[in-house]
Amino acid sequence: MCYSFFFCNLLISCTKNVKKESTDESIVEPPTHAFLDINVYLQAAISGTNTEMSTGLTGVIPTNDPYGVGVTCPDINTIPDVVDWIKVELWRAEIPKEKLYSFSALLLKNGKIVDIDGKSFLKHAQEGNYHIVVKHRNHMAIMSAEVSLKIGSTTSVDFTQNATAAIGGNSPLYHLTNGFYGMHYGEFNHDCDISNTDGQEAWDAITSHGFTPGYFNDDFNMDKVVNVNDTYVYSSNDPDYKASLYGWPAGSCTPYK
Ligand SMILES: [Ca+2]
Ligand SMILES: [Ca+2]
Repeated sequence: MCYSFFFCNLLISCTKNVKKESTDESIVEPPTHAFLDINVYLQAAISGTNTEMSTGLTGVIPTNDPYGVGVTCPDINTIPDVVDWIKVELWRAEIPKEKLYSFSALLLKNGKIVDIDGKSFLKHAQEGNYHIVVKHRNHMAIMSAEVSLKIGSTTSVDFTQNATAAIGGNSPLYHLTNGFYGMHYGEFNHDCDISNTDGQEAWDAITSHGFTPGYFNDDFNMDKVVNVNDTYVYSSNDPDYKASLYGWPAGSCTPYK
């Protein structure tokens, strides 16, 4: 059984003040939420021409979300096809652009971002226009163009199909060998940049982790261990890939802010 606190900052507005007294199932209550159908690939979890991501972290994924949103999912290592925790944010579409809501969710191997039951779309009680931001603990963050959320409707955002699905001027999505697009891996130290510094951090982590399997941010290729393979990942990305090129407010690209 999972417990969601996605809307902790909306607790008052999400709390029903009306109790349904009748058991007549023909009575249909009006919809209360907008739904989000988001698709994204992580570069680290895609191998070659595969179109499904690796689930190599199964067994070591923490039951508490790593982004500090406050979501717990005790079954995360037994829900089928889970790749990892992933963070979704809704940003204000108007100026000043800023983060309004945060969700921690599950990423499935087919690219679907789902609620912590492993199958449902994310839902949100406040309709409006937003940028959809996706963050992962060792990948560069991405932001969609402005989309509209309407109560009772599902909004689809697919970051896998083309390079322009994420806004920004310098390839915010990586063109994968399988022909689709994914988030750039290698952002270990959360400074909104993928550089030699991230590789050095992984080198240092080899010593501290001692090849013990686990759940580590510096396990870039997401195979449970930190070894020499994790120190080279930055080299397959643009070493000058900086979040500032994409108009992110300083520091806001990181998974933990
Ligand atoms: Ca970095
Ligand atoms: Ca690794």
